[in-house]
Amino acid sequence: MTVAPSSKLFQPFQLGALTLKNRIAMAPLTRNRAPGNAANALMAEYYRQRAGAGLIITEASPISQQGQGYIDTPWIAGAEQVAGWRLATDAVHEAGGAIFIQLWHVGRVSHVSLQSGGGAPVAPSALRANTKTFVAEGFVDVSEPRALDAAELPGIVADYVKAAKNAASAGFDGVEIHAANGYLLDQFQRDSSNKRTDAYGGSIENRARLTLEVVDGILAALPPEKVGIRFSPVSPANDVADSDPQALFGYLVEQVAKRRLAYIHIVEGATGGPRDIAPFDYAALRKAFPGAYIANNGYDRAMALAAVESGAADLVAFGRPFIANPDLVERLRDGAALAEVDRATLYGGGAHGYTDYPVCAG
Ligand code: 8OZ
Repeated sequence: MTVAPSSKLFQPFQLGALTLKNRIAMAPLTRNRAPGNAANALMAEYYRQRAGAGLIITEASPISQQGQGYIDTPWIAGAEQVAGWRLATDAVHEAGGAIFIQLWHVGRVSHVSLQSGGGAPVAPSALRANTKTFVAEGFVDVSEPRALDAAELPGIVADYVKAAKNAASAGFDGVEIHAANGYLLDQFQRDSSNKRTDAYGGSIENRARLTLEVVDGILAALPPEKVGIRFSPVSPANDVADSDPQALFGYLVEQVAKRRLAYIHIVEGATGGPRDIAPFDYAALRKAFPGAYIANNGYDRAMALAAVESGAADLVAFGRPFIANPDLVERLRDGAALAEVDRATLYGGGAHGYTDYPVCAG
């Protein structure tokens, strides 16, 4: 067993003005514990328990009703939702942690039962994704989307900007733009889901346009050191693919580098699945970006120690291990055994399988 406490993974990291106490991030994890779509005291307790992370990135938070694709997810669109999230930011800060909120628009990964007036979800092109979501009745196929008119896009950008301002009011240390996993921005980015012939489709520059408009809109409201972005260059999550991911994400990272964002958060491989699903040069993204690189997907203790020690990553984000191990940082430091996650309580429900995972006895 490597003696871990002295290793770089457990040393502080400077992220803009924030001093993170270690280089372990809690990855965004959808948990569906927000009936009524506002965060609540139970969620605040869940995040408080995990404040040992150097950085918590919240579960994805819809910026609007149109941006919601799953039941009981906590929005960041209005005042009641700001008040709900404030419980979580206060709890995490009292426990000495740092917390960013992940801003989410699902695009076509939604269902008519979640949309205003039972309308169709929106997408770059009217192509239904071969994927499922969960609604009041349980898991269902996503609905047929309608293609967005270009005239609607400024309204979506405005919703992101409003959400970022709301996040600041709620006490978040920053925001992460969710441009991964086959949701709206990724649907625009990748050429399997974007068949547009206007300024938002075709070339890489055009397909990246909406993401960069969202980045620029948010940068008018927040300093770049409070803004990160997540990409999943080769992940097939939610039925997206691209003919040249290296060029596409190389361009996107070059552009966010120019804008001096705080970090890029990269899902390496298939989200929650194999890391080696397709060849991709992640080191090229890291090299092109002057801010922090957060690596994610399937890391274990040894991989995380090595990635941070070698400089391949600044931080490593753990997802499922953080669900079952609220004291994950201590367990990794001590080389303690990790508890396994209970899949039955991942999405929806109450405290069971959420805030009742014990800390390590040792
Ligand atoms: C799992 C279930 C529902 C949503 C993602 C926000 O993949 C998600 C998500 C994951 O980014």
